[in-house]
Amino acid sequence: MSVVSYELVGDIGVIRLNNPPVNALSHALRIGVQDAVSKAQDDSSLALVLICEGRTFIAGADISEFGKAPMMPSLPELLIDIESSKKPIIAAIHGTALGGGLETALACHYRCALPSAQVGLPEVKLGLLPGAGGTQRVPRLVGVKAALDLITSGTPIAASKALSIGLIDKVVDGDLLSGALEFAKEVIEQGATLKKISDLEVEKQGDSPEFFSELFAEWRITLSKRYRGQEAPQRIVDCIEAAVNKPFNEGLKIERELFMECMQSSQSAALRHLFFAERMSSKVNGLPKDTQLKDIKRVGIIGGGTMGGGIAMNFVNVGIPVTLLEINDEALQRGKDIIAKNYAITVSKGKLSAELADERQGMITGTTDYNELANMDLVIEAVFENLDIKKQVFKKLDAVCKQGAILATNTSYQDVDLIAQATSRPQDVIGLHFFSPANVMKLLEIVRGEHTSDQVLATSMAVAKSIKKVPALSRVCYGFIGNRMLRPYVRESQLCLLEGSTPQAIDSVMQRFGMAMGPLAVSDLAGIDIGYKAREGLSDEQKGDIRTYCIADALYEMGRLGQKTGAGFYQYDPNTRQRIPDPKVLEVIEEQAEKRGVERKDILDHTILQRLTFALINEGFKILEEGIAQRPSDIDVVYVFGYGFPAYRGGPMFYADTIGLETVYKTICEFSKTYGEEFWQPAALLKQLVEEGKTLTQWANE
Ligand code: T1G
Repeated sequence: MSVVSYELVGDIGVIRLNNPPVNALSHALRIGVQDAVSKAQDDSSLALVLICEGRTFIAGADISEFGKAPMMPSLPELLIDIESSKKPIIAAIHGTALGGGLETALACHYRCALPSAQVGLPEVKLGLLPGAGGTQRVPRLVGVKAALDLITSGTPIAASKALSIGLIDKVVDGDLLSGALEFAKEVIEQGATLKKISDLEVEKQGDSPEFFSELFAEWRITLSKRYRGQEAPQRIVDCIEAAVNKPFNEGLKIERELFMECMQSSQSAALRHLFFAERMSSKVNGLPKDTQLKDIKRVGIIGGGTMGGGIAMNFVNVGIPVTLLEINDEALQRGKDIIAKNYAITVSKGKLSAELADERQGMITGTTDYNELANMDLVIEAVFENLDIKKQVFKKLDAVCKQGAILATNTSYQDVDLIAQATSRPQDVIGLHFFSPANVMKLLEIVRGEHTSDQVLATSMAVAKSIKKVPALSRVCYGFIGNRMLRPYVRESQLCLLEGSTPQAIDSVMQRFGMAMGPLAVSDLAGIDIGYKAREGLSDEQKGDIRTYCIADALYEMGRLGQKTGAGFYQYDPNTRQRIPDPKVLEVIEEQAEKRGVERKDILDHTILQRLTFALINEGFKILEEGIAQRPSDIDVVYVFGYGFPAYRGGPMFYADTIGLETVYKTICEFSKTYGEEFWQPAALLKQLVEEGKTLTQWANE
């Protein structure tokens, strides 16, 4: 089936694109459009309409072609053919015209769109910049500020907004093709003018010549904060600056050079990897394609604490009513107050109307009676992180819930199989591990128990997508994927403290690496009591090497639990909550080091970085070996969407490939000699891939 067809409708030529699923600008599509435009130059048509079949106008260049040998015509070459057409070409837009799709529409002479259409340039999210004239045409059409907003945010805008800023010429109601043909006739009647954006000048705003240089300087500072450590946003400003100061073709050349620079960067490779990883993570290896999904219309949540309240919001936000169960009315009210507070914050930020916030809260019914859960399609338990309490809850659910209801636990550590055994229906039990704050964090770890049915698993994946979460499948182990990998990462941060570093030194190393927060700041945010309580009741052997938690325990016993008590590994300003290094903490560290016979000495930043990141990576390899995670990219999804790992490094496993598995392996072998084999045993899979000379990506694609 041809991806491009052409036909004459009266005296208008219609070029139809049909390249499912999103009409990405594949090589075949580019050739097809080029042929159609060339053919139309010599026929009886007076104007042309470019329109797409399927769910959307062109959604961009074909990302799967990136990194491969370029195939002509390149997109910029095709767009020059379009713009050079002797006959006006009208782009007819529906769905989302994104990236190269919008750039194609901008090379056309006119643009019309359905009211529901959106247009945008999301390249920055892939570590790129619009590489087919977008940075040169948009400023000429809508001005520099609107161009900076659109291109550096990467966020699509609605057709109405695009019309108001001049990015499109007309919004057409009803049938798109009919509307576009009507518009083409108007264009012909008005003389079929070839409106080429490349002929326009960028509107000079402001009166002083340094107006733009000051504007660009401000934007560079803003973007360096918003996209900490990322190159592409800065290159976008360079391109728009070229659009202001240089003729179109010179600006185009600069754009092309900087685009290729971004395309070849490891940051873009990482972000493109994550684009596909995020879509792959909802696919379950070996799950029959025709697995029937359960209908999830009513959700019950047990526990109205921070987690339960946040989880409830995810469902009412997409119109699924929730029954929230607590042990008594006071607890229930507290739960509702948490939800109300969360919504009030969103409303105060202008991200949601007060009416909609009220409407959503109105979809939450409170109860203290388990029988109210009898007709729920899905029940999610979010009670205290204690196995016995969870087992009691599931025993009650087993007694009251209808047959076929999915019974999910939000546990972050407990054994889902042991919880399932508390019921007569282990096939209906699954782990849905949300991350705090549950109404914000995108990651949802889905934990498959030994007996979890395909149907329950497939439905859980679909539920994750419907509540706009990024799912990652895990088998049962202590901590599943994310928290299991967090243990050696935290272990190394504690050992580095004891052996000579400080909270601020370790945290700044990890923040410079790109982590949203360093491990000690995270510990203060979550609460030092979490770890302390998790260790309570464990034997010394189960607790592990005391050096890895003695400092935290000493701080806990001093009542320093972190942000919640105003002090933990840091002191916190009571008004601004700003983190302040605290000499008292250094005293605690030195005291513990002396007690443990550890002689403290400086640790290089590079060593801190390798110890923490390689501990993470090595555990990731073990998780893959054991079949806990399906694929390396799922682990990347967990760490980027759940733990603040820098997206422009692709996640811990992609990062391992970037720096080279041999480097990782050899360094871990060194660490094993320096710090002992107890903590530093290279994973067998890591050793195997180094011996075979394979990358993790190659192994995953075998
Ligand atoms: N290239 C290749 N495949 C793509 C694709 C693309 N641009 N966009 C989506 N897909 C695949 C995706 O992998 C999935 O495949 C299927 O389509 C459905 O996607 C020169 C250089 C359009 C809003 O960044 O934002 O143009 O898993 O699950 O939720 O300046 O896809 O089914 O096998 O996301 O309905 C710029 C990226 C490229 C847009 C639809 N464009 N795509 O969302 O479906 S760079 C983008 C999206 C560029 C130029 C530059 C979304 C969507 P599979 P989906 P969706």
